[in-house]
Amino acid sequence: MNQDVYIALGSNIGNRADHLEKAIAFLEDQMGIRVITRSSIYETNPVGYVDQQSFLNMVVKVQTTLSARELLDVTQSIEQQCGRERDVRWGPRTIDLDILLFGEENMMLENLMIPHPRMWERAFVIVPLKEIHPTLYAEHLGQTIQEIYDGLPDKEGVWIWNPQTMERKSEPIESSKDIRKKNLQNK
Ligand code: A4P
Ligand code: MG
Repeated sequence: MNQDVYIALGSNIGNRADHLEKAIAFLEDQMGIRVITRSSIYETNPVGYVDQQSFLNMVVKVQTTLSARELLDVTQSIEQQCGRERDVRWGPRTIDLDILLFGEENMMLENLMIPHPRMWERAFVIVPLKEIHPTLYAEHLGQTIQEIYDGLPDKEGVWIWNPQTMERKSEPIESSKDIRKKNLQNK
């Protein structure tokens, strides 16, 4: 059965955008996985262990015939192929792939928790997730992603990545659709 799955990607070492693209290419090459939607890339202040470079984060929606455990094997192998070393928890990483939601499944295994337990309070996850699926309903919170987003306190730590200037945008977060609209108006 095809399951709708949301995966968060993050990188804060080396060529961060390259690591994200490489990981998505690996996902696309995988049998039983189809990448359906990808969010914009966001630059984000580090959360947890704060003495590290800022991250690039994004969320992709995939459809898969794999089980959640099989998908975890795939995401962990992608992390290894992208040169991930596990040192500091919440510390710097070339690439991190977290399975956020796997269909309607709930899992509380030692090595696999779904929904990802820390996703709801993290703007670096909720902002890109809201961009691609604002009406997604979080069953156990009784809220949509849009409602969770509206209640998040630390959204100013997340902004659309600008590869040209590398500068922080001071405007509020816009969806890629708004940006595309603006770019068209400027032409
Ligand atoms: N694991 C359990 N559930 C899952 C799941 N749903 N998806 C297990 C993926 N893995 C899951 O993860 C540790 C263990 O979690 C794995 O063995 C897996 O079996 P890891 O990737 O090895 O270690 P980690 O990433 O350091 O730990 P964790 O708990 O995933 O950290 P978080 O919560 O992902 O935080 N700040 C910004 N701005 N952006 C970031 O992307 N990321 C982190 C990492 C901290 N601060 C950040 C960011
Ligand atoms: Mg992780």
